[in-house]
Amino acid sequence: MDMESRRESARALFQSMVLIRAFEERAAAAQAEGKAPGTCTSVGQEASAAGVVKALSSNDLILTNHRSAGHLLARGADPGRMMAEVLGKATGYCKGKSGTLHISVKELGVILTSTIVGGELSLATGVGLSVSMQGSDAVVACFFGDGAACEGIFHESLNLASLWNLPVLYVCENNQWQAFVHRKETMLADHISPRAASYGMDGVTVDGNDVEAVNEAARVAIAKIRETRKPFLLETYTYRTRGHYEPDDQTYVDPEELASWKARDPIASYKKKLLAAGTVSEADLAAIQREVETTIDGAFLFASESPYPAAEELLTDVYA
Ligand SMILES: Cc1ncc(C[n+]2csc(CCOP(=O)(O)OP(=O)(O)O)c2C)c(N)n1
Ligand SMILES: [Mg+2]
Repeated sequence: MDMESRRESARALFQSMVLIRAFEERAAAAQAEGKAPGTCTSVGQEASAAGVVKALSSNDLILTNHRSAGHLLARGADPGRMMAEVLGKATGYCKGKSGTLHISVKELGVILTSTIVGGELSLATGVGLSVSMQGSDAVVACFFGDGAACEGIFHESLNLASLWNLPVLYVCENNQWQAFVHRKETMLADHISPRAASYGMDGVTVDGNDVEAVNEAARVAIAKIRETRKPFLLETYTYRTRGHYEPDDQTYVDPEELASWKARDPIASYKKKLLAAGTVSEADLAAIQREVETTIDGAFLFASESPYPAAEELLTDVYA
């Protein structure tokens, strides 16, 4: 990659992480001020979302879980319509009916946000089967947590995808927590990716706080899936530095563990790396941060001023 392309790629990855952070912190602040309902954030995990999603092509599909704002924003979702959805407004992507936990954006190929932990796994296998039967070259990316990986549905989904050669990139965001339970209480191994071998599938663990490492690992995995049409398990090893949901005082968290991961913040680390290498200037990074702040101010204003759905809308867009 030449210097100019490297700079462009670095700017895009940095911008994406900063946007996700600013969006989620604004949503959490609004919740604390009583201006928004509860929400789940992925603060601390931004490198995983930005790194993987930026490696996908526009015709690839995404299925995700309750911590989905980062995946959607990295995919190019409009922050105003996202914020409106979180606030339950009619201008939101799902007309205010999904809230934070079920957002899907068909035009961006984000098929599903599942709040049933692990639900995205079997549905991604099904979407992989559909893509395969249609003869499409699309790849299906499925984001799930370490908690979901401890459910039976993980085994069924990966086993069938492997047996049927389905083009699915399973991305386990191992953020050390499963709601209020530390993963050490539910699994003895530190990593999820070695489980791939038992399905005859490739599996790799990457430092989920290093956005370039995640992006490179995802590119390699996606290229392999396109070539072989076989599934791949990518584990991004990271940490959720805010609570399970908002509000959450995190009294159950070991303060030393939390501090050690905060010291490895993916955005601050990337900034340091880019400045040390001279890839992007401090002024350039500051400009990106200012632009993002303006975008989020605009998004919040748009969402706040938008109307709630009309009462007559209550029974539309539902199956039964
Ligand atoms: C089937 C099911 N069981 C339990 C829950 C309650 N729940 C919501 S999130 C969560 C923890 C999920 O942990 P993990 O898969 O690691 O994802 P993370 O929240 O860490 O991103 C639980 C138990 C649920 N939503 N669905
Ligand atoms: Mg987890």
